[in-house]
Amino acid sequence: MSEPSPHPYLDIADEVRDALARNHAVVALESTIICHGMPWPRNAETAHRVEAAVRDGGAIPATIAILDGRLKVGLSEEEIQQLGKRGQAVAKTSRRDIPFMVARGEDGATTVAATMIIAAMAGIRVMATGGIGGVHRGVEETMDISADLEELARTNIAVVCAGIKSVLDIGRTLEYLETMGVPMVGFRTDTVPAFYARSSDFPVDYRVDDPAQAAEAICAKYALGIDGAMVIANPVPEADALAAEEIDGVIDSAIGEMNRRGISGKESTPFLLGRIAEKTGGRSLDANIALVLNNARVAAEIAAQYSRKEPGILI
Ligand code: PSU
Ligand code: MN
Repeated sequence: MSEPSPHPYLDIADEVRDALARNHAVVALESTIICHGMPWPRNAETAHRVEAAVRDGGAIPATIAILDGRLKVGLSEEEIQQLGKRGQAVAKTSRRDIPFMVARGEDGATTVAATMIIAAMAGIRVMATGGIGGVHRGVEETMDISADLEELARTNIAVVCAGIKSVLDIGRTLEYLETMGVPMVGFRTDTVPAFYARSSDFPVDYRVDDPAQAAEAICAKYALGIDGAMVIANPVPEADALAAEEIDGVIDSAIGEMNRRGISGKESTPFLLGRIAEKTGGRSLDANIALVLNNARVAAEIAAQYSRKEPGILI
């Protein structure tokens, strides 16, 4: 299989290219979570397990990153291992950063936004992650709104995540998504999951109870030419969830510390994730790993249904 790449900066791994050509299910995976979201060695170990979970669910995994200025769709085990080892030394790369990593021939760990862009270039319609970025608490002061939200408004891919972390302002994040026409879909849940916790006080826009229903909605959206993403929110498994009261206190104190230390911008999310893991004695990390694995599996099942429903649909 050596069709020309659909884009001169894009390198699609053979297995992924072959799956796409056969209209077989593919799930894209981000790499900021590897380099900035979890500590070594559990980051790389988790990334390998996430790929295995995608395969179990019936799809081909495509972990996405920028290596030597090339947009990589599908990484080798060794490349994942190296990203995990180098961790925060690899630049966190969102939409604004992509051209510079490419122009300079550098490496980048892609956020949800950057992963969506690269996945969509390759023709992938489903991705999995842990949590999306959103409107941060204290936005009135900081204007801190993740580029993930704007990307969700414009790029055509379904993003399976564990809802919205309560380090974010869940209500304002939902308002933003509503304005941008991005549906918040609950996967077997009526309320928006809050990442470490299975539920929140906020209702989802729509609920689906199986992967086929999710795939049906994705098909309808893109067949209608309605651009943008769909967020599919899948609650953390019951056994791994943390109590909302406990995690909220931990998050409040981590945000207080972040503000006192003047940490802002792209450093905010990695700092908060690290602090929360320390303060929960690693239990938040266990929950994070469990929810990512769960999302990978569900994303694969949705991608499998999607490829069955709309053979050859191209947007
Ligand atoms: N939430 C997590 N783990 C992560 C991230 C979010 O629980 O690793 C990462 C994702 O890559 C997400 C990014 O796209 O943080 C958002 O960062 P920012 O708020 O700086 O846009
Ligand atoms: Mn931000």
